[in-house]
Amino acid sequence: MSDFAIRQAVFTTSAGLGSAYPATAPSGVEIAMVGKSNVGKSSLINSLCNNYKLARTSASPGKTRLINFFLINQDFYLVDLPGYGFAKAPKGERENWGKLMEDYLSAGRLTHIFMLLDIRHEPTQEDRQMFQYIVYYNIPFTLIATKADKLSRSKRVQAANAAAKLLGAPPAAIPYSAENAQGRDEVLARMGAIRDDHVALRTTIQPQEILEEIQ
Ligand SMILES: Nc1nc2c(ncn2[C@@H]2O[C@H](COP(=O)(O)OP(=O)(O)OP(=O)(O)O)[C@@H](O)[C@H]2O)c(=O)[nH]1
Ligand SMILES: [Mg+2]
Repeated sequence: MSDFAIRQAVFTTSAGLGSAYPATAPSGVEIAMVGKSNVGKSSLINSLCNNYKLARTSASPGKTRLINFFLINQDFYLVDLPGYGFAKAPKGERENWGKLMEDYLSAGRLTHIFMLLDIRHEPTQEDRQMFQYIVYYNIPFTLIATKADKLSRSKRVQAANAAAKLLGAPPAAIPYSAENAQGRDEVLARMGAIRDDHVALRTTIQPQEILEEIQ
C-alpha cells in the first residue's frame, strides 16, 4: 500500500453561481466528486478524511447544493459537487445545477474526477451523459462503486466492474463503503498517485526544455 495519508482536511469555502473559487491549491491538484444525487459523494469525502462532520450528508437526495472545497494536507483540493438526477428538483434548480457544473468544469482547475456509481444499480442515462462528457474533455478519472456494504462480499468486485462496463468505461471500479471503510486504502493510494503524478508532470517540463523543443 502507498504511504499517502490524509493528515489534515479543512473546509475552505463554498461556491455558488457567480461566486469566486478559492485560489488553486499549492500543488495545483484538484480532485472532484461527481455522481448522481444520493450516491455518496459527501460521505466518501468524510470517510476518506475520517471526519464525519466535514461534508454535509443526508438520506434524502439533493443535500449538496454548492461547490464545496476541502484542502487536504495544505496541498491539494478535494471538491464536493452537487449531484445530478434529482428528479423532484424544480426545473429552475436543475438549470442552476447545469450552469454551476459548466462553470466549474470549464474553469480549467480540475485535474481528476472521481466518478461515483451505486454498486447496486445500473448506471442511469445521466451517468452515461456525465461519463461521455468526461471522455470528450479528456479528463482523467477513477470510477468508484459506492455502498459496497449493501452487497455480499463475494459479489462486490464483480458488481463494481459490471457497473463500470455498463457505463461504457473499462470494466474497473473500486468498491467502496463509507459505512465500514472498505476500499479506503485503495482510494487513498490512488489519491497519492494522482497527487505525485501531477507534480512529476509539472516539474519535469521546464520552460527551457520547451523552448529548446520549439527551436
Ligand atoms: N450503506 C451505505 N450508505 C451510504 C454509503 N455512502 C453514503 N451512504 C448513505 O447515502 C445517503 C446519501 O449520502 P450523501 O453522501 O449525502 O450523498 P451525495 O452523493 O453527497 O448526495 P447529494 O449531496 O444529494 O448529491 C446518506 O444517507 C448516506 O448515509 C455507503 O457506503 N454505505
Ligand atoms: Mg452531497
